[in-house]
Amino acid sequence: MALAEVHEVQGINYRKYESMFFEPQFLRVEPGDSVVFVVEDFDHQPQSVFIPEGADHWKAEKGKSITVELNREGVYIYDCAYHNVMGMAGVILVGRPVNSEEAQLFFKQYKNKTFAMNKDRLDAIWERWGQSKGTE
Ligand SMILES: [Cu+2]
Repeated sequence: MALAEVHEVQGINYRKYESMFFEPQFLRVEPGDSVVFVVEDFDHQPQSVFIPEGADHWKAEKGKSITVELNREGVYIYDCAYHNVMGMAGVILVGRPVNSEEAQLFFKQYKNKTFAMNKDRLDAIWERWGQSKGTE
């Protein structure tokens, strides 16, 4: 059995011409791995907004890092409860994308409703998915 790994996602306040985003915005991990959302200031508040069936939602305290163990396969979408209006969100794929169609449908509605800025920030993730269809 492979050892569970711990991955890191950072909340970035400002870099070059971009502000308020997670890095990496897309992360692929194996079931049982953990993700640490590293948050130092600016009241970032990572929270899940879409998860596979049977998985658990998470929500950090304002301005606090949080570690999440991801045991269910599928696509997870998360954002910063405080800056999601600025498009501060990301996607994690755990194992195989068993719920990717559901996730993409959710994301379309979610971003129209939630993002006021950087509306196309995560679009490349889903485009890449479309291209890799049939090869998985
Ligand atoms: Cu934030």
